[in-house]
Amino acid sequence: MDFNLSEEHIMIRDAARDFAQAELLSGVIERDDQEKFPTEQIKKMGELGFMGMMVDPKYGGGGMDTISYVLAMEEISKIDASASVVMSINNSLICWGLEKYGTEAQKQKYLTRLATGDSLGAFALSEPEAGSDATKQRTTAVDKGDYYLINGTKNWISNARTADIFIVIAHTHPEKGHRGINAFIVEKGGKGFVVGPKEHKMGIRGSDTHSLLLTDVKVPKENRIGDDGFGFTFAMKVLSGGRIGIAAQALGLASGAYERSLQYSKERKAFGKEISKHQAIAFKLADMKVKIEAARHLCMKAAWDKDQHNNYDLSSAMAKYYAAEIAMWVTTEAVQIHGGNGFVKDYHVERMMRDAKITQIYEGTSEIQKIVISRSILRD
Ligand code: COS
Repeated sequence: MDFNLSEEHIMIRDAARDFAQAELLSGVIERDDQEKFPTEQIKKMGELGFMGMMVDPKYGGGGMDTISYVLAMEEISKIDASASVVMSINNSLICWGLEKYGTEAQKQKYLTRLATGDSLGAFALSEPEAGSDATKQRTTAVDKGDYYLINGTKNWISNARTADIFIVIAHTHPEKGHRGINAFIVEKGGKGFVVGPKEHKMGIRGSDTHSLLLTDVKVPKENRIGDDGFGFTFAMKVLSGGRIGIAAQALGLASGAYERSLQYSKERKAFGKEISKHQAIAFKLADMKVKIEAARHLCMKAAWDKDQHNNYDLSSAMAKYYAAEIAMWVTTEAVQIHGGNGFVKDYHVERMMRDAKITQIYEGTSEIQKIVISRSILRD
């Protein structure tokens, strides 16, 4: 067992750190305030290879492992979690799903654009009445011979306004339950494809989240992913990988807030000394450090499991559950350490606290992760 990062891993981590400092930090408060999507920054992330990190270079990707992806996600998330969610969805839910389960034609047509960042992907699973209970899809995809007709509404779709390629989950055979669900590659702009109004969110306000209204959207048969009825398994599989990305996002929010708190506590004075010299603050920093390190190990273990082709459903659920919980705790304590300054925008930690909340909700709530974890340990 080797806990050291390779030289290549360190290079990738440092490149992500430098990029985040140079390109994401300066406008992050303004983008959050104005709910402004980081368009230019995401374009640069594509040019630097952050949008298709794990994709085989023959499709335009970086050919990197999942450990590299976790390292980069942590660094980007320390500075701007709105940018990192865009990165996470494109890498884990879209590129990985297409590379693993798509046909060669689908990879040539879509993956090559997505891996380079020339196109952006969005994953449309959630519905007004199907969030945690993902099998209850009301969106339908009716088989019309050489195409499907898709009808329905999707909710809380990240990247919905900026993405041009969507993976849409819909029911083709409702009588078969989850075994009748399919996943489709849908290009934006076709007849009947309407992006709903923007959601005004508590956190990750720089990312764009919208509903989708699909009315008789015609999708060619060759755009179905996998065999007829494979859609629910597909969604579960990509979400297992997605949870590693969101765990790393939560980790980055926690470690970013911790680094700011450490720095602040060495500078800010109260009762005649730096606040870090008061045990009340020093103990908070100690607790932060331990929880972050534990979350990092869980993230790395899940990434390693994926790279070793082990089953990573359990390790990704544990990483996501724990990292999200400690991200909420650490960022809240970071605000507390910053006192009055923590409550205003200039010091970043209030945004990080708001951003951390979503990591306990999307790509499976903390409660869903506990279902996955408990079912797994009770089955063994
Ligand atoms: N990989 C492959 N298949 C999986 C799987 C996984 N990780 N998890 C479940 N499945 C399969 C099961 O094997 C089962 O298939 P069969 O009946 O053919 O064996 C099928 O999916 C249904 O599984 P299950 O009966 O466990 O479904 P439940 O309705 O009890 O729900 C959970 C399972 C809760 C794990 C699932 O609904 C879930 O992850 N929900 C959260 C969805 C989510 O993350 N939403 C956020 C949207 S993205 S922001």
